[in-house]
Amino acid sequence: MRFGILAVGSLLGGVSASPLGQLSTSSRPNFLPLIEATIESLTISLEKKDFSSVDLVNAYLARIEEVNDVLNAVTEINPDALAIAAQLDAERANGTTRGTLHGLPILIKNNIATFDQMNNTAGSYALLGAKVSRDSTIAKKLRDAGAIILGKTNLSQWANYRSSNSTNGWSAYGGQVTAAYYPQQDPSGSSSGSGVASSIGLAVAALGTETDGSIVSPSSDNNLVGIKPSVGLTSRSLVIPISEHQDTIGPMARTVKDAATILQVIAGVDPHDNYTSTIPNNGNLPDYLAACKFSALSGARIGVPRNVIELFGPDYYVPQLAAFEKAITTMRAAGAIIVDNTNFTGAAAFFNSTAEIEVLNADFLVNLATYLSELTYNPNDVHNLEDVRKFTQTFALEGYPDRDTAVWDNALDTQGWNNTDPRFWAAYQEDVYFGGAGGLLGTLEQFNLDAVILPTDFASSWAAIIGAPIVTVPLGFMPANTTVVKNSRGLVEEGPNIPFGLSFLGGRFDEATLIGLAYAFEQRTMVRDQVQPYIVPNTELADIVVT
Ligand SMILES: *[C@@H]1O[C@H](CO)[C@@H](O)[C@H](O)[C@H]1NC(C)=O
Ligand SMILES: *[C@@H]1O[C@H](CO)[C@@H](O)[C@H](O)[C@H]1NC(C)=O
Ligand SMILES: *[C@@H]1O[C@H](CO)[C@@H](O)[C@H](O)[C@H]1NC(C)=O
Ligand SMILES: *[C@@H]1O[C@H](CO)[C@@H](O)[C@H](O)[C@H]1NC(C)=O
Ligand SMILES: *[C@@H]1O[C@H](CO)[C@@H](O)[C@H](O)[C@H]1NC(C)=O
Ligand SMILES: *[C@@H]1O[C@H](CO)[C@@H](O)[C@H](O)[C@H]1NC(C)=O
Ligand SMILES: *[C@@H]1O[C@H](CO)[C@@H](O)[C@H](O)[C@H]1NC(C)=O
Ligand SMILES: *[C@@H]1O[C@H](CO)[C@@H](O)[C@H](O)[C@H]1NC(C)=O
Ligand SMILES: CC(=O)N[C@H]1CO[C@H](CO)[C@@H](O)[C@@H]1O
Repeated sequence: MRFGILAVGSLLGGVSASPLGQLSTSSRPNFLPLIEATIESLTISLEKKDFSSVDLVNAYLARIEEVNDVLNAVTEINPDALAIAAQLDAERANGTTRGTLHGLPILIKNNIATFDQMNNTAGSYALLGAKVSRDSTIAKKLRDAGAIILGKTNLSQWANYRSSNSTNGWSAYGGQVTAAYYPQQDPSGSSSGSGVASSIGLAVAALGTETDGSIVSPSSDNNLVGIKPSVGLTSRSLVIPISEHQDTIGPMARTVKDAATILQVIAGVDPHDNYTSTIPNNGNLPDYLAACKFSALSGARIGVPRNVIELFGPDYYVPQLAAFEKAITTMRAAGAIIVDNTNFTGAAAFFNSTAEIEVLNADFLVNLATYLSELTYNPNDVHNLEDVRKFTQTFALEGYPDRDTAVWDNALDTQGWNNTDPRFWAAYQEDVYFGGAGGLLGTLEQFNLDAVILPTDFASSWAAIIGAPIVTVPLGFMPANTTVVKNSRGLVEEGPNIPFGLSFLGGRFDEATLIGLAYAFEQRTMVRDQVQPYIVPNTELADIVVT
């Protein structure tokens, strides 16, 4: 079971359209293209005053405007972004920096609340105009580190927890996201806009959320590094929920180092989310950036659960599996000890189990009501899932019944019990078995492994049900002769150049280990650079900076 699977006009880039057209090419500063810019490179340039954060915001806004009509990745722009950038520029000018993201624009998924002019809707009109009393903890941590929250990204509506016949990246409020590697490419989901925006440099990076697959899958399909943190490492306070047992917030970035830097900022204990009290070492975090060592694969014990790969079947996955075998060779050459056939003994039975969906349904009924109770303004008076369903089925722009409410109908009518019911614990214990002795955690322990690897398309559920972390990195692309396959709504599901990723799965709160392994693999392969998107914005900093 999976969630998240669960010719472009130019504003400034064209010669005639460019207000800087009179500049000779030699006088244009030679900055790194924004699709390649990293936190480190941008910070160095900001320090050297090559450009300002205001310039950076202007560049990203122009880039969003260039491509958003086609890709729909960004759903709202923060009207305060330029003023915030100016303030951060002033602070830097007098020697003050707030943290590692000082003056860097970041986009966040449209289910992470901010206490500003932006809406937090999960893509639903039911929550348009609703207000919260403070920033979500994650948004506050970003701002405390100096980040500019540039805007909100579009998503699969309700993080893909509404409909059985919708599409990845569609929400009533934001329309349909498409990805940048093939026209009309399915962007995957549910952090669809975050994946697309980060992939082509509409911001330094983006945040996504995951319940089962919603960070790693769109990271995979958009040629990105995604970190799905352990449940409890990143606070869910004032993030529109699905399930307290599975939800987590994480970075989607173009490099492992950028993702690690952002994870450092957003992780940590939060009194508003008691799951964060399970962070080990009294909440003291490891240094995730320092974990990025070229030598990290040397001596690492890495398991390959072949029976999981077999369960997914070959066909479409032939190119992925070939790339996966090549990755194993790369890791061996880097000194890793590959332990083959570290099978998950409960994998086949888990495929038959309904426990995960029962846990999610039960949590959603309670966790959604809690989120709604925290609103300080609730324009459509929705207080629970019944109210939200009624709104959705009667408000024309919600697209009902063409996009049905089958997931909610199942939770409310068929299942009908929540996480205070004794049946919840039976389902949850089943998940604990399939994630533990019968799955990921048991296998790590039995074979004394540092991590397990899988093609990202096969990876999410094994970690989701037990709150374990995953780091995905680019692994390859579908070959140029791939036959194009579209779904019933015209999105391209299979096609040339569509990226796919490699996942490292580990024990709870073992992000630092996974980041190290992912970095050592990334640096040896640099897969991300092998194929370019079919659509990229033209505007670069050189078009913005007036020298
Ligand atoms: C620098 O500027 C910021 C914002 O303008 C201000 O809060 C801070 O006190 C200033 N710091 C110094 C060292 O002048
Ligand atoms: C939030 O929604 C309100 C109501 O539709 C709208 O007026 C406002 O412009 C939105 N905010 C942003 C930042 O787009
Ligand atoms: C968090 O609080 C809830 C409700 O009080 C409780 O059921 C749960 O066990 C707590 N979780 C942790 C990890 O402390
Ligand atoms: C692991 O799974 C693979 C694929 O199903 C199978 O060929 C192999 O025999 C299994 N190994 C063990 C030790 O169970
Ligand atoms: C899964 O369910 C099918 C159909 O009910 C059954 O034949 C099969 O044995 C089950 N597999 C496992 C591993 O439980
Ligand atoms: C959860 O179920 C219990 C028992 O049926 C009920 O009393 C409670 O109101 C439910 N909570 C929510 C948020 O629906
Ligand atoms: C989606 O399902 C609803 C019924 O729940 C149906 O009316 C609608 O036609 C379906 N749409 C598609 C595109 O399958
Ligand atoms: C694509 O090319 C490869 C060899 O280059 C071949 O093995 C494969 O069958 C081709 N696929 C299609 C769909 O034509
Ligand atoms: C910022 C932005 O461009 N938002 C657009 C996102 O998509 C919706 C629906 O297609 C547009 O109405 C917004 O203007």
